[in-house]
Amino acid sequence: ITVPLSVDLSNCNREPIHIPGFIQPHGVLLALEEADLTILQISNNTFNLFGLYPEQLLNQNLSILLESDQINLLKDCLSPENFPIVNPIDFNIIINDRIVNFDGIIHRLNGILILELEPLGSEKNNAFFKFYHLVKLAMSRLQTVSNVREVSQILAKEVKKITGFDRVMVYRFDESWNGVVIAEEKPEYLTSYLGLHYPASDIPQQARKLYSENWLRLIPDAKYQPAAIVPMHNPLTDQPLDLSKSVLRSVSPLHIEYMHNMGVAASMSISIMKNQKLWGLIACHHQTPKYIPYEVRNTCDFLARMASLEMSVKEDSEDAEYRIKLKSFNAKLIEYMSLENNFIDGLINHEPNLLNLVNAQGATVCFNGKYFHVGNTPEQQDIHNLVEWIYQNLHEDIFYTDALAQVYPEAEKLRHVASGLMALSISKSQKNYVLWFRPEVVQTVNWGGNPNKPVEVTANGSIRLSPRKSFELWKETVLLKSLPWKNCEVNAALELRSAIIGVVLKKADELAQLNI
Ligand code: BLA
Repeated sequence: ITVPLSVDLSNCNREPIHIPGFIQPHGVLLALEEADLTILQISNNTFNLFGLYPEQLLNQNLSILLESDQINLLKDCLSPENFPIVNPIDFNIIINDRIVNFDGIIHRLNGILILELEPLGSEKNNAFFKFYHLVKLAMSRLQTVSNVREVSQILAKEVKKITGFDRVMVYRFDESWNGVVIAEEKPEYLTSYLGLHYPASDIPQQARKLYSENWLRLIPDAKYQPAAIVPMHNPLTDQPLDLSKSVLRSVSPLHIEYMHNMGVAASMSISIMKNQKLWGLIACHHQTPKYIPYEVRNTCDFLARMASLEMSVKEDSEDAEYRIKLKSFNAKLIEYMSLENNFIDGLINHEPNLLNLVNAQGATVCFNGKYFHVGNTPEQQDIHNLVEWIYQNLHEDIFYTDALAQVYPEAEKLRHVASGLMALSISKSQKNYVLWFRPEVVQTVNWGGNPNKPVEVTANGSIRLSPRKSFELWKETVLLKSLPWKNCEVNAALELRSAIIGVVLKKADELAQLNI
């Protein structure tokens, strides 16, 4: 495989992985003229699988390879009502007087028919009923659980059971496309990746786009020799063949290197979708090469689709629960404020307190020139300076940022406590504020930085970027940033503002009455 010499994170995004011009050699790819089944392009590994060279097959009719009953079988599959659901087609090809079974997997591409043939060895499965049974069991288990984590755990367990992969994980993306392993099934002797976070660049943008169109990919042997598609350009379109929907598409060499660095010999991943958007992946690893027949992959795909639905429902209700929880925190804080002589004690000295209300690590109430703290907050002088800056620059009731140092450079030295800030104004003229702080995200999560030593030096001594090295580069892009504030957290703060003002006014009123 040729790897471009200078690789950085930006050209990672640009590698056109849908048109690699190569396939993985555990099957053969044919591009056919749909009308007459002429072979227009073919992968150059045919000799290994059929005992025929590509030159013997190119521009010939498919009947050179398949008996007429098999051709008819294929033609039957092409009718509109059959087309989307035929895969895999059961082919028997006679090679050197031996019958070899193949799974035929077809799809259309602008009038070209792509046929991929995967030989079935001993795996040839009487599978349908077995897998129907497994899926039924898995589905009934999925329906008994109540939250996203439990759905993920069961999904990982069932996919491991069906496929036999060493390690099966559920990987979930965040708003910035970084991801975290939220469920994992693995044997004891493997180190755990559970809870580890990985940067967005590990699964670059064009790969995520592809994965939201084609939901399953298999790499049975990361040490494979790619097989070229010949001729490179399709004679009808004069373009390289778009392999977005192909099951044999050759994988980006950068990702192959990543797999080597992780000590993974085979992998499979399945997309988990929510509202037509990529939500996460089921990621499977094996330490030795491992082929999974199409029928089994299909079973996993089906299970992932079902689990996606369960997951969406559970996630939506978890969000709703979080909002309800914040509302109940607000109610408690109001109660505590009215119980205490000084309302600030009500915000700080009980459970839940100010921190819980917006999920912050530190909070300060600035009231009539005094500061009251809970959790991890900056030093007195730093808060004083920050309050001055807020007073000068902010004119709304609320201000929030997950990158304070970008607007207030002095915050750079406060990164460990205050990379993120939410400031709620109680009364501007008095410089009365509630401030909430969040630390730098790099410190709040476990980044899966270096699971195995990165390989940075190539055989000829030149240094190039390995996937793990990208972690260091990527870290630069999230320096001085906290986790983002959620809308419901901002709203919870705004609701608290009205409550505080209500309490303060009431107390002032009571005082005024006492003074009469
Ligand atoms: C693809 N990267 C992938 C895939 C996964 C990951 C799951 C899908 C392919 C597969 O199924 O194996 C990443 N795998 C992970 C992560 C974990 C895991 C995060 O097990 C965590 C436990 N990758 C890099 C960098 C580049 C890069 C720096 O780290 C680019 C320079 C590229 N990753 C990259 C590309 C693909 C990819 C291009 C697409 C591969 C393809 O489908 O051709």
